[in-house]
Amino acid sequence: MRTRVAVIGSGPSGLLLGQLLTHAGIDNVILDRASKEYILGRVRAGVLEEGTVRLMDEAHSGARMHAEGLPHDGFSLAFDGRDHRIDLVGLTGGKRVTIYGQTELTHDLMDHREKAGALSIYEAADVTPCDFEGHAPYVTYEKDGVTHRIDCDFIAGCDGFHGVSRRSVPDRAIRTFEKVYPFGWLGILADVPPVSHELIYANHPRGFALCSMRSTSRSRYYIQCSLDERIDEWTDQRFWDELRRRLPAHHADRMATGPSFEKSIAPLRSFVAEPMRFNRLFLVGDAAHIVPPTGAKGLNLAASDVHYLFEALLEHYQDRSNSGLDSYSAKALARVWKAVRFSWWMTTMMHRFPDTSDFDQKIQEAELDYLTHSRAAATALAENYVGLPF
Ligand code: RFL
Ligand code: PHB
Repeated sequence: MRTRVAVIGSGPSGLLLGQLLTHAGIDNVILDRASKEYILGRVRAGVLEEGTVRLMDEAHSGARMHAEGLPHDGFSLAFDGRDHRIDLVGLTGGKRVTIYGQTELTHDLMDHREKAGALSIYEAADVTPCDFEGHAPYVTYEKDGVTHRIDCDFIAGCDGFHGVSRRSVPDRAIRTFEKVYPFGWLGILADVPPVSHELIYANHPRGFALCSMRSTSRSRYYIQCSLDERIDEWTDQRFWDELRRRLPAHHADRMATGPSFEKSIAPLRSFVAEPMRFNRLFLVGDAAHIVPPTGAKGLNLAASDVHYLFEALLEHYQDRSNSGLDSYSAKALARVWKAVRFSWWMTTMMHRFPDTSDFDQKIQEAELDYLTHSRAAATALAENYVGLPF
């Protein structure tokens, strides 16, 4: 088989890139080792920046997101028993975010891809990017006991942090930067109305908590937990009790609770691989970088990578220019590092670290106090939260 762009990974990065390419008439094939059902069963991001919303529209896949997504004009920082609202719209001159689950976004992109008749191969085993350092790259994979080969012009490595693309690059050609945080997030989904119509990020002596949502009747809540925590020791009741303790009383008292239908622990890490291009192989999204979820940036960074790569491929095929391809890595990384910084900063400000000294604690309190009393500081937070332009 031959295609122009072989896309490894059918997460948001691969699907969004595939959809943009298909609409531009650039032939592509998506390969994923998982099944469609497995991918749709993963619960992840919930906050979309305006740039991500715009890209979904460009990919002709935004209709349901506009109908069902919830525009949010601000969020709360809770600490010391109080709430402080960050007025995103007021501080950024009119920018907001949209609450729409990654699961829904993935669903929409898969549906539109199917309708457009573009090829996705799920449950492809041993996917291997080959000869990308030369002029004639190809990808091999196994399906139903048979080895297949797809020849292509370019390979897009959209296969997430644990994917094969980044691992296929020789060690000498890649540099990685990593910070692992000494805690995780225990998250649940429950069909109860959210405690507040906006998100609440809470800093509490017992640890961080986040009140988010998927809709007006479905809540997504997280609490900071230690890394050796066992999920089966967290009954719903224990989770609700712990979450309530970490919120200001006026929220805790009115929080609706009920059975959860998803519960999982995610570790927190910052990770960047440089560069993001290896001749005809391009890394996109989580394959190249990971951020802790505190700033809600992971999915949105994947979208900005896709934007840069799509524009570069368009320029290559329509204008016969490689300048976009040549600048992809530098352009993407400039935005990536700013989001890595923001996610690290917000994580550091909102969590309790096991080794926090009295000095560190006072600095954290001063940071929160500054944010809530300085319009300049709140503006810097808001500008990053709604997403730097791309
Ligand atoms: P994905 O979504 O991981 O998709 C990669 C796809 O590649 C496939 N794959 C392979 N296919 C073929 N061969 C291989 N060897 C393969 N290895 C892997 C996988 O099956 C998968 O389908 O990466 P992508 O597309 O770059 O998208 C990135 C986002 O998923 C990610 O940044 C966000 O979900 C991160 N994230 C969050 N981001 C936010 O913006 N806001 C959030 O609130 C937020 N919460 C989260 C998160 C990530 C989480 N986890 C577990 C990683 C919460 C969690 C729990
Ligand atoms: C979520 O709804 O899953 C969510 C929202 C905001 C974050 C992280 C996760 O910062």
